[in-house]
Amino acid sequence: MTPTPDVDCLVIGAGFGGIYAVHKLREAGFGVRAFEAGSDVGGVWFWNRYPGARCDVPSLAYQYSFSEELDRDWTWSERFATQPEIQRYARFVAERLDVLPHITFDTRVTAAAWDEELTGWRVVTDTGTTVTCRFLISAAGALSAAQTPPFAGIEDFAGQALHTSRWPADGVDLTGKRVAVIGTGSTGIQAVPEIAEQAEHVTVFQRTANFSVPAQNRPLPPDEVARAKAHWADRRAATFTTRAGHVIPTTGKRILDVSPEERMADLEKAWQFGGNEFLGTYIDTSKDLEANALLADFVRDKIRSIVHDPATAEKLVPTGHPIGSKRICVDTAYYETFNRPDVELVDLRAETIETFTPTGLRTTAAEYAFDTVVLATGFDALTGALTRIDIRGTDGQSLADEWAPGAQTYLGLTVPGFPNLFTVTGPGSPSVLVTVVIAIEHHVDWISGHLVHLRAHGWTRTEAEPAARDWWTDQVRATTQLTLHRHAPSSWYLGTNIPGKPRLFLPYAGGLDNYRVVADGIATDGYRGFAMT
Ligand code: N01
Repeated sequence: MTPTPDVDCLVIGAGFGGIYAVHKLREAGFGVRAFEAGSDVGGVWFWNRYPGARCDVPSLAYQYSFSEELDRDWTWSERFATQPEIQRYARFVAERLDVLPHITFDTRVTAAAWDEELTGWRVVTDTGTTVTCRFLISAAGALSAAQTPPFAGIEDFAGQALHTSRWPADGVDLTGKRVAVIGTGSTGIQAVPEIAEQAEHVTVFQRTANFSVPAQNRPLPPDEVARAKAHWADRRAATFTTRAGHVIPTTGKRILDVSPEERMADLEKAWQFGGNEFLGTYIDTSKDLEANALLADFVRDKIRSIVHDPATAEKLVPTGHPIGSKRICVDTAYYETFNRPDVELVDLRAETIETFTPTGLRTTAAEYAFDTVVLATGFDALTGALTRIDIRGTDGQSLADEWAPGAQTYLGLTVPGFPNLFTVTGPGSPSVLVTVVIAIEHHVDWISGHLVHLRAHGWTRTEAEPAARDWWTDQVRATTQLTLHRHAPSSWYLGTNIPGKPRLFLPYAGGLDNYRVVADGIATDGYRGFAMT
């Protein structure tokens, strides 16, 4: 007798992707279970509790769009929500959708092996549970596999070492402490001003200076919220036709067409408005290097005008990559923090870290002593959450090996040789380049639609064809070539932050709107590119 899997669908993770996947698949009539490594829902918003953690996408855009009821019954307090508020939102949604009974918390999936006889996956967790499922849906996150660089001697450091994405739930008292922060990406840039408020002294170790624009955060007035809620249907419709997953204000002008006076006026207005929408002020700056340089120069001059010490300002001025080719950062008083007498900036382009010591670290130029080191050193993005699980496909091959030369997928959602496995926000998806919650909704809707299609035909197995993967890989490469991302020498988009990871631009840069048209077209064509039985 053919064995039957324990459950139709097993979901890995209970962040925004996992919550919605459990809901959607249940709604479609499938049996669903989920495993979550954390002790609550929220995913990255459960783990990233570092000082200053807040979303740098506007709250009114960074939320599920599929339910008017959820939209009506949740009210954000600030333009950019804090980590605790976002986690409360995730909990609110999970409770409202009644998905919690399906999730097993404090349980990490460690391995999954395809079983041809079962036509399903055999999934193992770190608590010793084994569950079999027909379909395995990874919602393990694109930025969830924390990366601690292999610093020499770090195990000898006698103080406290904290990764920002593994911040203790009950907080850390940094009062009176000498703190080192390594990393100046979105996380470091959010954390440094808050840490400086508490600590006795902060040393910021910067390898690459990043572009950051002020959040200009503010409470959300009730009339603004009411207006947004009243236009839920229009907002939702607009969302899925945008490149970025939410409507970004723009002058609609080309920066190269306007006079210097008009340019300064437009950019000053956009700077005062704040947020990463700054990048959308003009329509040519994300495509044309000359246009981009004008935008970048405006930010460089802002940094020089904010930071009093000219030498420190020059270290903070980003060079060597177009603005927006690495992810733009959004801050509250980041550059101003370097005017404090108790904050010091170390430029790791001028001196490199040789080794940690029991009392701090030594660079090629000096010794630095501190009590606590905060590692704001990022993630093994897009692939790390999956390659850290021992996933074995049809011939026992591992997904980590398969992706070792560079991750390739069909639509960012599936991989040949790994039937019935779906990756929400996988490499090759637009997820991390757009409002990720909206991308997640589309990915999960698409996956659910595919499973419903299989069920309607009485099929139990689906596998992407190698030719379909190769075609999509070409699309991902071709769209990257149309953007300025190709001019960034390093970024987590490229995997260059992970020793040994091949340099390959992983997300699909063609926009959510185009992605949706392509992916939905493939669905309408009866899921072209899949072998289904
Ligand atoms: O990570 P990062 P992140 N020695 O990889 C440095 C999202 N996010 O956690 O640039 C010294 O960007 C590294 O230097 P370099 C958002 O999508 C969202 O800050 O590689 N330094 C860099 O400065 C974001 O982009 C929110 O030269 C080393 C830093 O560490 C993504 O998460 C908030 C090093 C890592 O920056 C990742 O951001 C926060 C080494 N060996 C984050 N290795 C929202 O608000 C690395 N670095 C939604």
